[in-house]
Amino acid sequence: MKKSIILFSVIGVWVAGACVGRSNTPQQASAVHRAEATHAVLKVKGACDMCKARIEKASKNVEGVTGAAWNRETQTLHFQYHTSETSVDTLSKAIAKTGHDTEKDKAPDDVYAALPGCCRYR
Ligand SMILES: [Cu+2]
Repeated sequence: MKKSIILFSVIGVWVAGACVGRSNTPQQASAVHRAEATHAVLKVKGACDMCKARIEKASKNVEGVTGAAWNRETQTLHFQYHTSETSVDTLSKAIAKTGHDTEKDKAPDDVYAALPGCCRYR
C-alpha cells in the first residue's frame, strides 16, 4: 500500500514537471537542451565571412542543432546537436545544399556556381 502511494507521488511529480517544461519559453527550453547536447566537428570548405554566416545559418536551421561555429583557418565547423533529433549526416547534407563541400558531401555544381565570387573556395 505504502509502495503504491510513493509510486503515485513520483508519477505526480513527473507529470507536473512535464507540464512546467512545456510552459517554458523557447529560450529556456533551448538552454535546457544545450546542456545535454553532443559536440561534434565537421570539415566544411569556405572562403570568407559570408561563407561563415551561410554555413552557421544553415547549421542552426537544422532541427536539433543548438549551436554552430565555423572557423575559416581550420575549415572546420564545431557544433552542438541532439543525437535524438538529428545526425552529422543530416547536418552535412544541409550545409552542402547551400554550396559548401563537407568531408561527407559535395555541394551541387549549380549551387556552387551561384555563390558570390568571394566565396569560391574550389
Ligand atoms: Cu564566402
